[in-house]
Amino acid sequence: MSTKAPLRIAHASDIHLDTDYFGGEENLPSRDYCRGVFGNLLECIKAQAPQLLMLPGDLFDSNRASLETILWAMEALAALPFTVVMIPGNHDCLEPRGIFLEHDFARLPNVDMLLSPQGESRDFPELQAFVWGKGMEDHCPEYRPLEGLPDPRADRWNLAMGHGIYVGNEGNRYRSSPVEKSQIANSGYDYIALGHHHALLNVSQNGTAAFYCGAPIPISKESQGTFLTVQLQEGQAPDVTIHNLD
Ligand SMILES: [Mn+2]
Repeated sequence: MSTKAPLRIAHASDIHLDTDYFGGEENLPSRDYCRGVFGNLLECIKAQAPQLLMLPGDLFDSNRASLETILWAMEALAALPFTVVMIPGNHDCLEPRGIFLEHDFARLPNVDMLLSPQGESRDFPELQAFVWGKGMEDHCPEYRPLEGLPDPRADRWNLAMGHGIYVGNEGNRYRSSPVEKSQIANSGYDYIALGHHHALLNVSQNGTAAFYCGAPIPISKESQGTFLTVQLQEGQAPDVTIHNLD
């Protein structure tokens, strides 16, 4: 029986940098609003002192985000005092000339991108964490974000990321990027960080904590932007905390 040190994770998603920004002076307030939201989000996450940030997709609103914003985002991520793991979403997917194909975010010392469309994993021995994720080429029914998840490792915190729609048990083949209940229930993983749905949603199954964390820009005037922290401690259920953004 191995013993693992506790692990503190933050989970944020669906930032959508450069929403409504198509260049031009008149659109700079839109660009700066998104940057402000992301900057505030990162400050709030830093205040929670996580060891790892999971960011499962849609950092950018489209693959036409401006070069300045892409470089700005790389600088913001590189300045964080913890490890960041990311996958693309449907808005910043791996289409030809997609942002993550053109710009190597993994060259940032603290950032790792999981880009393989077949899924790939990264081992972080210093965190005793094993992280799996998949790159999306196309948001379609054939793309299944959690398909091919490898078996969990006994000596690691087993973490996964996915960007898509939770379809429960319906086996709903016409939905794009479906995430199925059984894939979570049968995973044996500790935590699955999901993105795409812009509101908080708990889809935990069978001892695996799985959440959509919501987005930093709220979906309505009545709601707040959110992110999550997850405290993993051996012998205890994952402790998930919701954080509201101002
Ligand atoms: Mn999305």
